Parts: sequence; C-alpha cells; structure tokens
Amino acid sequence: MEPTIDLYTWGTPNGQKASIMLEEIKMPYRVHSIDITNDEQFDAEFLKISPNNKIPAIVDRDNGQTLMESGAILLYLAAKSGRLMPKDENRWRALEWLMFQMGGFGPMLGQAHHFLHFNKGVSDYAEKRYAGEARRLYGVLDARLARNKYLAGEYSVADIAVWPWVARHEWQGVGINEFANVKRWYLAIAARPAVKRGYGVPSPRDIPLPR
Ligand SMILES: N[C@@H](CCC(=O)N[C@@H](CS)C(=O)NCC(=O)O)C(=O)O
Repeated sequence: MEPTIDLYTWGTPNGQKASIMLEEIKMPYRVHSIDITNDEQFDAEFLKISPNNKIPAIVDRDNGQTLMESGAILLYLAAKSGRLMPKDENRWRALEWLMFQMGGFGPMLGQAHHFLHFNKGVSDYAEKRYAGEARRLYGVLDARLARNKYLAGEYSVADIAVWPWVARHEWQGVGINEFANVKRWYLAIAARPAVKRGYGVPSPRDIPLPR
C-alpha cells in the first residue's frame, strides 16, 4: 500500500512518539532519517516542513498537510484516525497530560539528558537542578498512575507522548523501581507490539527494561 504519511525522524523520544502513534493506528508511513548528529535538520528542504529545525515532522500525502511539533502530530493523527483520543470527558485529561509532557516533562528531561548524560561534570549546579526536577516529575507521574491505569483513564496520545521519555530513565538518573506505578505502566506499554515497532524507528533498538 502507498504510504499515507511521510515521517521525518531520528531515534529520540520526540521522534519515537510519532512512530509509535503511526504503528498504533496502523497508518502506512514512509520513514526519512534526519541525522541530527550530522546537522541534517538544517537542510533547506527539511526546514520547509520543520522551520524550527527539529524532528519529528510529517507530510500527509492525502492532502499535502505538513506538520512539525510532536504534540501537534499526535493530535493530527488522532483526529485523522479517530483513535487514541478519549471521546468522553477524559478527552480533557488526555490533553492535560499531553501538555504536561510537551511543556514540562519533555523539556526538563531533555535538560537532564544534556547535563547528566552527555555533559556530566560540566556543571554541578545544573546536574543537581535537573536530577531534582526529574525526580519531582516522576513523583507527579507516579501519583497520577497510582489512581489511573493510564494517564487519561484509557490508553491515549498522552501515554504515547510521555512513555518514550520514561524509556530514557537511566540517562535521567532515575531508578524506575522506586516509582512502582510508573514501572507498572511503563512495562504494560513496553509490551505492546506497536510500541516495540515504533520504538525502533528509524533504527532497530531494544526497549530498556528495569532490572
Ligand atoms: N517540541 C518539539 C521538540 C523536538 C525536539 O527537540 N527534537 C530534537 C530531537 S529530540 C531535535 O530535532 N533536535 C535538533 C536540534 O535542535 O537542532 C517536539 O516535541 O516536536
């Protein structure tokens, strides 16, 4: 079948959100690797669809729609497929936790990766700040998941947005075994075949499992 969506991505949590969503909704897609370690995100052709020079981005071949920003991509694909967005009042919970991820969980954990994983030893202050913030955010997530199987009751775009960031818990200095509800949720989602496939885009990789 001719792919509906062209996905421009790299093997990072923001990219994996889009590929996991596409796998979950079974929408045919073609992968274009944008190697951000080689500055391919600055290529003029890519900037036409992603003016902020970041992955992921998509082009919908049905209507020519281009889109950057993983949260917008998740919402677009949910609307196009009619899937993974609650149809009842939990719709607002899904949006709430999607915004939590886009506005805080992702950006703060991105800083944790920068200072605790890629540049360890450069700034003691920044390491303490982002390690502390990571632990605080996992506490917030754990409290939510203590009372709810998934972030918005049912499995939704909110879980797909947050989950790939939790997959990098080791880089964030977070022991996931300390957060029992996060761990239960993480393992349940890790077992989904679509998540296993989407996590390995654009290159195959195994999902990290807590020891
Ligand atoms: N808010 C954006 C963030 C995307 C983002 O930070 N992408 C990173 C990889 S995870 C990237 O492309 N970085 C390349 C760069 O900043 O030059 C989204 O959620 O899509």
